[in-house]
Amino acid sequence: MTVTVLAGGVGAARFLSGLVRAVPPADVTAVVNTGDDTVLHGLAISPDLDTITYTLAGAIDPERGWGLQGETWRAMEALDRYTAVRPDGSSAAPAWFNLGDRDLATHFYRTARLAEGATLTAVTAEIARAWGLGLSIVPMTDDRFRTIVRLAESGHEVPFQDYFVRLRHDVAVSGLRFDHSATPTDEVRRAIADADVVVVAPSNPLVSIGPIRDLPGVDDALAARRSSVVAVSPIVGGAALKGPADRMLTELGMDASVVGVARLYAPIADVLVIDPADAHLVDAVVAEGMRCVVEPSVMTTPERAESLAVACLAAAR
Ligand code: FO1
Repeated sequence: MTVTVLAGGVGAARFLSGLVRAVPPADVTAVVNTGDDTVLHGLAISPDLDTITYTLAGAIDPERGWGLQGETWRAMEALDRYTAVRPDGSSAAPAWFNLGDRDLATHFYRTARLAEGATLTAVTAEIARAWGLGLSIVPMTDDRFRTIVRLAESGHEVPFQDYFVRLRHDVAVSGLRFDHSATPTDEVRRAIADADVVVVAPSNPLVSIGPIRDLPGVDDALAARRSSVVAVSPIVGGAALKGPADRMLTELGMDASVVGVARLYAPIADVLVIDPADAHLVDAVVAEGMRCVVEPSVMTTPERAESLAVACLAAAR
């Protein structure tokens, strides 16, 4: 059975680790959000692609959920010397985004290959091969795509990583915008059209899955095969499993519950998988037009992630 997973960062990475225990990795394709991508120090950084690659390789730092286990930070420490002399208005030597010494090698490689004219799709496959991975990891697009967040207090717009890391997503947002004229790659189009099952991973529906859905043709392609699309709620008991999804939903006027998630996904997915903590909301999910499956969704161990993946595959018609 071939499976395509629409993926953001940590939640999707954990889900994929469970999925590849249940089906051969060669039958799995992860279509990954690149709206979080950024350029710092001149380096092309793709956080969600790297989180998935490192997690599947068993090399992720488990506490942080991003970056490499056993990482050192000598390069970041050495930046201090230059921040002291940086002229006003310069954004050189940004120290708020932590790039580990070994993680830097990935950004060096990606940046150099893109400069040689390789596509992000090709470079991502090379990086996955270097880490010995058997599944296909494909960026949602090879084109530039930036998620922009409007801050409630100032009304200013900032790139996603400024909101997420620099401001520690500790500020209210009043708007979201996707800045792009991107198209999905042929690999993405095929992965969505041809897989036996498509799973929408337990990722932020607004800033992880939202960018993938914003690419022309993606929502229509999902709607056309809706009966075999299964979504997993990233909201459990009214709270996000990780990150600011719950606050973002509320701040942007949506419902931070499985019902709010169902409202977003009903046009593209037949089934919503929710945690037993939300079992009392099954009828409300069904009223939004989705079938509802109750299955433990907090992936504290690889075994739990595998059970969740198996339940998703069983739920697809
Ligand atoms: N997240 C943080 O909270 N602080 C960081 O300094 C940080 C650095 C970082 C470096 C490389 C990378 O691949 C990811 C990194 N992340 C960091 C995570 C990342 O910003 C977010 O997890 C995603 O963009 C949200 O899905």
